[in-house]
Amino acid sequence: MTLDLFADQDLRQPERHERIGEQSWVLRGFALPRVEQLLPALRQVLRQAPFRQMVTPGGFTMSASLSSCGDWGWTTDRDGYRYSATDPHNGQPWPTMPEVIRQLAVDAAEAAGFADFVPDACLINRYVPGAKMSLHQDRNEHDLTAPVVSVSLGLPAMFLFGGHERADRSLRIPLQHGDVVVWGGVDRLRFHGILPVKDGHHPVLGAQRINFTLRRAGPR
Ligand code: MD3
Ligand code: FE
Repeated sequence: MTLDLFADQDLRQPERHERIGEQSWVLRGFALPRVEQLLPALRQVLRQAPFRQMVTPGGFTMSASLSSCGDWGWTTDRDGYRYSATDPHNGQPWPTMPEVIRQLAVDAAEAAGFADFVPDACLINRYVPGAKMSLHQDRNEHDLTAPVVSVSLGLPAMFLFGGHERADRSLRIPLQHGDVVVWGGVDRLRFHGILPVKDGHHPVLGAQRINFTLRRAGPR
């Protein structure tokens, strides 16, 4: 038998937690071990609250399609952006947040240094090739001290991570299937967006990217 002094090192993953800001982290592949549980949970939510394209207050139709689950869902129309306790399509409460989704977010937040994250809203975005999200801030949440956790599935995308002013230059961070990103604290109000998703085919999700973000939208 040969003695391999490096056997332990060979089994180690490279460093998979990347710091992208003072209080922001990309956890590479963090969702991969749970994808088989996440997909049926998402499908169940989308049966009750299908993806829809929303219109911004300025009258533009968003290229990404949206849905939500949890106590609060994010919506936009000609009157403005807001969280609503009911789905405007049917007047019913949003679907319950599946436990596998909630637990993934709590674990990711903790891995990034945010203990006691209690998410009450999950926004689900669907990008087909060409869809994008322009640079914006997320500031409709009641408590801006809670972090945001984002989970990327399907086609890759280029995430833009800007500063506190719209004109600040942005970092470009590629996000892959299974990556989880956590933002909070001093980075919570940084501008961010998604470049148009490139055409392609993902073995699990086909020609789309699905991103879901967990937030604390309401008061505690
Ligand atoms: C950074 N979604 O839904 S991940 C959004 O991939 C949104 O679908 C993108 O921006 C997507 O609002 C980007 C999410 C994200 C969400 C909130 C943030 C990044 C953030 C808040 C502060 C800083
Ligand atoms: Fe956002």
